[in-house]
Amino acid sequence: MTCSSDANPPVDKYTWYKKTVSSPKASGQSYSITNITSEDSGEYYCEAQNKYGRLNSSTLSVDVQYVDECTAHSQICGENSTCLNTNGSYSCHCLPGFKSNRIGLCVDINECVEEKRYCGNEGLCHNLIGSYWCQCSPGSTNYGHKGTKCVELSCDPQEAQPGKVKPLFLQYI
Ligand SMILES: [Ca+2]
Repeated sequence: MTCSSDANPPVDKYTWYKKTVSSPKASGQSYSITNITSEDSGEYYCEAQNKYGRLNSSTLSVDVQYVDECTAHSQICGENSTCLNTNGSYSCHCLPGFKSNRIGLCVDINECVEEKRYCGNEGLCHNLIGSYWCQCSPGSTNYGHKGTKCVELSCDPQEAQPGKVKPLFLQYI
C-alpha cells in the first residue's frame, strides 16, 4: 500500500494504522505486509504529517482470503516434517523415518525396537536419526542395500570355500 499527499509543504512523515489497533503498524510512504495471514484482514489507513498538522487518508479494506502458511512461515511445522498447504489451512507431515509424538513433534522412529523386524532374523539392526541400517551376520546378506532385510545366502558355504570346486564346474574347464 502506498500513501500519497499533495501537502504543501511536503509530508514529513507517513504512518500506517489498522482500525481497531491503536499502535501504528508501520511508518514510511509504502507499507508491505510480510508473512501475511488471515489475521491481517482489516481496514488500513495512513496518516500524513507536515509541520502544520496531520491528516488521515480514507480507509482501504484488505481481505486475506488465501494464505500459504507453509511459505509464509517456513518453520510452522517444526523439524523433520513437511508442510502441506490446504484451502484455508495447512497440515504437517513427518518426513520418512520420523513419526509424530504425543505433543505433535516429529521424532525419529527407532526401527530396531519396532515389532516389524526391519533387518530380518539374520541382521543386527542399527538405528540412525531418520533411518537405520542392517548389519548382516555371516552367511547372510542384503546385497548392499543396507536398509533391507538380511537373508540367508542361497549357496552352501561348504561348497563356496576356496579350493573346493564343484565337480559340475570342472566339466567346463
Ligand atoms: Ca531411525
